[in-house]
Amino acid sequence: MVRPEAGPIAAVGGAAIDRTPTPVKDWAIRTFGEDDKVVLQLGIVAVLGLLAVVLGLFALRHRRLGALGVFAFGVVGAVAATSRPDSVSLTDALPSLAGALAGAGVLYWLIGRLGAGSPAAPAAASQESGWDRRGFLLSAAAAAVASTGAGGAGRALGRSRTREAVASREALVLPAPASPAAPVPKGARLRVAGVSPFVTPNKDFYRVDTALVVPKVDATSWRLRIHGKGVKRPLTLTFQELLGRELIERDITLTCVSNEVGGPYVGNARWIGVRLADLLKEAGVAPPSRGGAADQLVARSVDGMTLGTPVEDLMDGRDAMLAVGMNGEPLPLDHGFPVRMVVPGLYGYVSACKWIEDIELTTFDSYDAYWVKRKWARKAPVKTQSRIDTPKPFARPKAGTVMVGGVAWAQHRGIDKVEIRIDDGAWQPADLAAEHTTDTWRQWSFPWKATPGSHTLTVRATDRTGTLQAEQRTRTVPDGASGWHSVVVTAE
Ligand SMILES: Nc1nc2c(c(=O)[nH]1)N[C@H]1C(S)=C(S)[C@@H](COP(=O)(O)O)O[C@H]1N2
Ligand SMILES: [Mo]
Repeated sequence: MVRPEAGPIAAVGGAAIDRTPTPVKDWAIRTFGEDDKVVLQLGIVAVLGLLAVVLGLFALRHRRLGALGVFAFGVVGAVAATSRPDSVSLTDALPSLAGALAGAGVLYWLIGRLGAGSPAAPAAASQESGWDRRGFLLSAAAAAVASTGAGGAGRALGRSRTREAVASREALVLPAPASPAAPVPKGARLRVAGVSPFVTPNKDFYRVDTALVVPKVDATSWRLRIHGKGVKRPLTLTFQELLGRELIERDITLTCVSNEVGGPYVGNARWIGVRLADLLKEAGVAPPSRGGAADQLVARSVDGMTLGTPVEDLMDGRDAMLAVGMNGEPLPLDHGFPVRMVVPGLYGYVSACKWIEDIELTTFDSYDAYWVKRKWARKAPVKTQSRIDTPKPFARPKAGTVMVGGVAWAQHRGIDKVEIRIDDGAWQPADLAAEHTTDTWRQWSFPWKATPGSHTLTVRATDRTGTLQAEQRTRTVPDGASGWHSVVVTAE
């Protein structure tokens, strides 16, 4: 079966993502945000178009070499497709190779009919072979139509897969959780305009992944395998079997390690799923502290992404889960439908595997997951952080009382204090919203008596272990940015 992900542009793009040095990848995420992949694809198409023109001109003089050049592009696409982490078979080379062969053949034939190769008398030659500008254009158009058709066939395949995934999602009625989430205390939501809502709506929830084409998984044929070191009873579960387990519902704030200080890659959602520790116990897995052989759980997605999580963390009582629901609906496709992991307190890249299909118990010594191979830390608990949501940088509020507000998070430890500093003044305590659970962020606000002029507002939080948010600014690599968030505003 030929997969849409194996198409030349997705393949070259994906391979490019795999090989991009981490700082560049970071920069792309920062600069283009969630449009980073669109930018990459447009870039590939633009480069291909340019090369096609150059090759076409070249082929007018060197027919065979030109055709060979077109074919070479296909080979690049094919190599890219089969080198992706998700490539399981050589059929992934087919879309690129077929396209390249067709392209090379058409170019060779067209140039032949144009009577090139004997550049001495092009006009005469074209007359004799009955070939004219119109014929050439018609043939070129036909070739374009044919290649578009081939591309269309590939996309149709992708569409039918999308339909099955969407249909299985729409048919899904989430069972009621045996253990519902605690009600959110009234005081957890401050009424301050501009502060992030306590629950992030799905449509606004940040998305970070390497998938150029969002995997389309049909829940009715989905399977999850749990196996590996120290697994006494390997498990294979269908989606229905997973739904049949005891479900828990929890509010958990998720954060990306690529989030800069003050950045947007953090969100809070209500997840429904199966407690991972329950499944691990069912499979006979023990944590290292109780003699278990595996200290790392490697989750693998249908697109070949791997994420490694400490087994100890997954079994220490926290609400680590295989989630099937997000904010009252089945997981959206781009947030991992049908099943993903969510682990309170750990950055997404070491815990939150979307489109999960395989869980392997192993050790940190014997296996490095995708991002660890690319210089990120093996273990990455979320750093204590706080963010000013309002006022925005360079805002020009009226002098007088200005409400400053934002969120602070230290998942699984809890936030105890948020402080604000105006310019070089003393730190003053902010008003903290009520705590829901230690796994969720807390809103905060501060009524600032703004005097006219330019001011720097800085925020910092202290978590429940008594640790103050680190002042030292660090990069996101290898284990998350640290530093205090500041905004400069001018009161008028
Ligand atoms: N299959 C897969 N799962 C993945 C990723 C990915 O690239 N592929 N990215 C991870 C990262 S880095 C983060 S921060 C979270 C983001 O989850 P979200 O997109 O639902 O916010 O998913 C994690 N799970
Ligand atoms: Mo992430």
